[in-house]
Amino acid sequence: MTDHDSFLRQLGDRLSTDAVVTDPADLEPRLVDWRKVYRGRAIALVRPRDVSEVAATVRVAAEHGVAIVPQGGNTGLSGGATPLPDRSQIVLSLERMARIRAVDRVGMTVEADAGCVVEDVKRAAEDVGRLLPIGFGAQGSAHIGGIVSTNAGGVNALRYGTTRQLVLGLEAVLADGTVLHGLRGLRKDNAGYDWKQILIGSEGTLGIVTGALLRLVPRPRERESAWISVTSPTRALELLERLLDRMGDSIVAFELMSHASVSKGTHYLDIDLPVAESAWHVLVEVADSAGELKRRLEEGLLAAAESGLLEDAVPAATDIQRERFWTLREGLGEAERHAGATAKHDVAVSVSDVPAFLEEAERAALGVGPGLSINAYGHLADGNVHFNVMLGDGGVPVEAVGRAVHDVVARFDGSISAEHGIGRGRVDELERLKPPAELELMRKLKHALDPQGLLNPGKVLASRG
Ligand code: FAD
Ligand code: S2G
Ligand code: ZN
Repeated sequence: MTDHDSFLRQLGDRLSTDAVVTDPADLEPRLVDWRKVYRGRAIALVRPRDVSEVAATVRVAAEHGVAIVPQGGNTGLSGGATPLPDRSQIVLSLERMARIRAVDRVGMTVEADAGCVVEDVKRAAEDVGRLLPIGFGAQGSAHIGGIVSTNAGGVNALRYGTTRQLVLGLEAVLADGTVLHGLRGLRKDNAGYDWKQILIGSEGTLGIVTGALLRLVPRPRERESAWISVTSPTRALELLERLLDRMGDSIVAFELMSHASVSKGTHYLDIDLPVAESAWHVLVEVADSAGELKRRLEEGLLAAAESGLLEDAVPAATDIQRERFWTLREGLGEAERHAGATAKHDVAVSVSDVPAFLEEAERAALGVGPGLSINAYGHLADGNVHFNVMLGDGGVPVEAVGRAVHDVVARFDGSISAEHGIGRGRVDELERLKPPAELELMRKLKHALDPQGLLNPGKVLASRG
């Protein structure tokens, strides 16, 4: 065990005042995840003011063998930002590093501290007629450092990619305190290994992100959404195909939702269902600056209806109605949480396999034991389904459901984490299902960058020792 007092004293001497927080009441909310599933302990919450203080913190922690759990908005859904219950560690929050450093209108980039809230950066881009094209239900709390470290996906990935495709440069601190200044605003740079790609999506286990240079796009002049009812995921895919033929890159979101998930949403959020009851629902959003967008969307939906691809379609008549559609879609996770305990699976298969996967996964999951029901929704055009299983009161263990669902994912050669990361909750399943050669490479990278195993131990990979 380390002598925490000397560690805290040394840390306090090196950092700005009130950077080190030890009051249990202040610590408490940082020791539990958003869903209140994971809990842990920490010696302190450390809130550095700038990158040199992050580097100093890392060096002092390394001297004392104290592990570091980086934390952004603490909205992660895999327990990655929650410390372990049995390890001496600090929670390192980037919240005091929240400056939007520069927005380059013509170069279409924004440089931001890791502790900036995503929505604030989106707003700064929109203020100059540009768009940071990432959208998801927690964007009002999640940080830039968090979306980089989890490679967040969200609802616009089909058009703009995940966070990985938006990162042009990073500033980061490694486990030995080295600061990497990689915020060059270059669109092309093949001078050596692209180290930022290793940090993106590494969930705080390979380095600490302190700043990011992100790609912006021109802000589309028009944006339209429609809520659609379809009879099956197969029909939803056919509708996606038809709309892609007609509207191509103008499609910026195409979400699939089961009726079970939508009915929990309309109940919990007290929002009327936009269409008649239906087995499956789609929320599509289109955006571009080519003019007549509403007419083009409605023509596309009419043609699809005439081909029998959809049951009903309600284009949003106003921005308020469009926002209400999105409130319903992005509230499905919260509604589910209030409906009871769930086994959550954030999986990806190839897009055309989604209907077959849903059928097979439902069979496999419901076969595990009594009282289970399926609550599925997600980003259909990415092949990413949040295949969540309500546990009911049958007493079926979450792990048993997880193994059954992930075995089906493996049969479809899919991924057991499409966007939420491995965190703490999927470490065992990654060990079970990731090809050994890839796991071995991951361990080599981890050892090379964090030989003492002090960066977010127990996350992504099982900690050694
Ligand atoms: P945290 O939860 O604080 O941390 C997440 C991980 O990143 C942890 O492992 C942490 O250690 C690490 N980390 C955080 N900051 C740093 C840093 N500066 N340097 C190094 N490591 C760091 N995610 C999606 O991808 N798509 C969605 O559609 C989506 N929808 C969501 C909807 C809701 C309602 C909620 C609650 C969450 C949703 N999420 C979604 C999950 C979550 O918002 C994302 O994973 C987000 O990227 C987490 O950002 P954060 O700042 O909250 O990170
Ligand atoms: C989504 C997050 C919500 C959840 O809604 O797309 O990524 O709880 C999810 O699954
Ligand atoms: Zn999602």
